[in-house]
Amino acid sequence: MTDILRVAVIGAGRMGADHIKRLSTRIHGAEVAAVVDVDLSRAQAAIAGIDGAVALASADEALNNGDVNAVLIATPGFLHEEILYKALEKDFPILCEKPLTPDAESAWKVVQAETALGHKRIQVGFMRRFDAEYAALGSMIRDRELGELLMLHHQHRNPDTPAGFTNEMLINDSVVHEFDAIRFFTSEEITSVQVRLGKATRNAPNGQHDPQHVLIETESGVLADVEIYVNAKFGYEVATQASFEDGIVSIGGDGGPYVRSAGRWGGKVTPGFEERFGAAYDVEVQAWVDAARRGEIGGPTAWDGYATAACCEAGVEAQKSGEKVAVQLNTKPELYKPEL
Ligand code: ISE
Repeated sequence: MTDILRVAVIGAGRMGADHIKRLSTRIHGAEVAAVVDVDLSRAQAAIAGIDGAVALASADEALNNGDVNAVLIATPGFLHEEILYKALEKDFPILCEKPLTPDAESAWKVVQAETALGHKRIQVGFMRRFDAEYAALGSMIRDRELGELLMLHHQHRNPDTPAGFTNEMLINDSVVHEFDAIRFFTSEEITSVQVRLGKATRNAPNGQHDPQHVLIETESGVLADVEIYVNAKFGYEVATQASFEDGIVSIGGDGGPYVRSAGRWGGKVTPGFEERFGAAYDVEVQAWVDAARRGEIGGPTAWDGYATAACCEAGVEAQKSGEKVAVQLNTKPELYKPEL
């Protein structure tokens, strides 16, 4: 067991700030040593009240700071690749927010760099695998509790999108989670993706076609469909219904108290992903820290990052052509076997 992790968090935006709070208040065995952001004032604000943490404007400075021995990457995806290589060179444990990199070619290079290192250092931030209901459905599928899994129906609804959220990001930023969830549930690779664009909402910004219907097939022929609807207004919903030979299982409904009073019934709609997956993020980061201190990783691998990037590439092509597009995957290196 190594010392406590002294983590450099790269990127202090929405997700980075959330992880900084988590690491400095709820996670055992790790501390925030440095926070990096191109906007230094944002990094400074993020370390307020954290003893011993420094605010820096460059990832290089953080990685070369003798007090740092681990990295959490929470920058926009297009900046991940360069930081990943530098962190691998240092042989630091890495938790990299999704996507690993924005395209399959660069993700494959990262897989090759880690393979050359000879051991896994990169855990990719697909937090849903750590959600209690996802984990329970995953076990039911693996244990064939209700017979064979036949189909999956996913609903992924966001209240709105941040400025600059492009049509491709419906796939690359949002459906990427469903690709990983389907691979996690089935323990199979995805073989094809098709995207259908139907009637669109007037609430989508220019350039975005919303909602979209994504049709997915896995190696054994499990069919999955995803409704991706990112300007759904009402709130946040990420839910799955699984059809088995001997039953139907639903996960991801709104939680919280169900109230009946004064002639009405109801509860609260989940507002965003921090509320929906807050507990899962805690479990994910704790699993990363515990595994890193043993010299291992505690969740999805760089291979998972690469495989989902390949699915996204097929998805974006399918968005444009309307055709069913095959997912192209290189051979999985020994380092990532037998896990999916
Ligand atoms: C965002 O980046 C996330 O990761 C959320 O979980 C997802 O629901 C949202 O669509 C993405 O933009």
